Amino acid sequence: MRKTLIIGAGGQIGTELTAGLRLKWGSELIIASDLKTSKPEALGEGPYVTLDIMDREAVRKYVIDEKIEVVYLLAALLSATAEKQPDFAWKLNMEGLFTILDLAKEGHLKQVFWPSSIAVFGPTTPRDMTPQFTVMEPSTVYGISKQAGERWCAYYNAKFGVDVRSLRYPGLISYKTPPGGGTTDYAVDIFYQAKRSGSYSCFLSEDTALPMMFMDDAIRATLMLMEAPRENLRIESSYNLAGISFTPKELAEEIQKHDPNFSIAYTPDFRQGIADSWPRSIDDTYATEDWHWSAEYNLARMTQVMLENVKI
Ligand code: NAD
Ligand code: AKB
Repeated sequence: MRKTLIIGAGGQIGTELTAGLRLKWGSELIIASDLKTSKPEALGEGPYVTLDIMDREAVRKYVIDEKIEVVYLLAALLSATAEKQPDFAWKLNMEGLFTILDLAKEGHLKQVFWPSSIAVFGPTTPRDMTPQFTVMEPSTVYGISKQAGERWCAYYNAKFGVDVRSLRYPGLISYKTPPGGGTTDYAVDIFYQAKRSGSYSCFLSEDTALPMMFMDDAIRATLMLMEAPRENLRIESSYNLAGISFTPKELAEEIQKHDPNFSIAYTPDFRQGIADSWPRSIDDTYATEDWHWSAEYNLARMTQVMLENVKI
């Protein structure tokens, strides 16, 4: 096992990715890090270090001194939050990536994972079964940063032989750590409100279909991609990845199968415009063919697991 550093480990993906990597490889060589000065409770046992990805010199020193071989770079502002702080979002989402790609280019890192998103697509992209290669004109700061990041990953891959791998995650649904300010967050919030009050006011309209995925599938996909033989990988930017696609109305109806009294109202806000610019469903043929990807959770199974596990 290679010594691994997860940057932004205290967030929605990081807490579960850290647990997934430690389950597979043991705790000792899997180091969680985040901006947070004290270790987030959700990270459990195992090494933790406070690191700010914006502090390029501190990150370089840590990676080199500690002989880190693999980095998962998760720190970023998500779509809704990024629209409120565009300058900062661009800085955070891009500068950290260069710090890590440069460390890999210099030979300090053997492998890097950097997440992209369905946000790389935009209003001119075909919205149903969006293919890997298509029109990409993202209209959010977040999407622009992810698209630029993908191009830089492909560049470092092709020009410098950097082994950087990436997934265009859909909206992720989980119950261990709350989401960090995205447009797809409603699909997590709804479960907390269903259990707390039996009703939910949704910030997207009832018929807004979006690509989503249960977190266990996302972690499994991440580990599968990182373990795939490099010669099998045809995509040097970021792989399309599909799980489940549904609308708020369809999700509400699934919850009503467990709680017939659950009610939902729709009060779309600025996030509706973001959702309307994103795909409704994703074609992930390259992931299926190159590293045998297949999602395990459908809407019914995901809903049941969420209702059983969300703690209020
Ligand atoms: P999150 O907001 O839940 O977590 C991000 C973590 O990064 C937080 O713990 C935060 O404290 C940390 N962080 C922020 N600034 C930092 C800094 N300067 N230095 C170090 N750590 C810092 O986000 P997430 O949902 O876990 O997403 C992780 C990555 O996956 C992001 O790049 C995001 O764009 C991408 N992604 C997420 C989703 C999703 O649905 N969650 C979908 C597509 C892509
Ligand atoms: C968001 O809504 O911003 C994220 C994403 C799909 O990238 N969940």
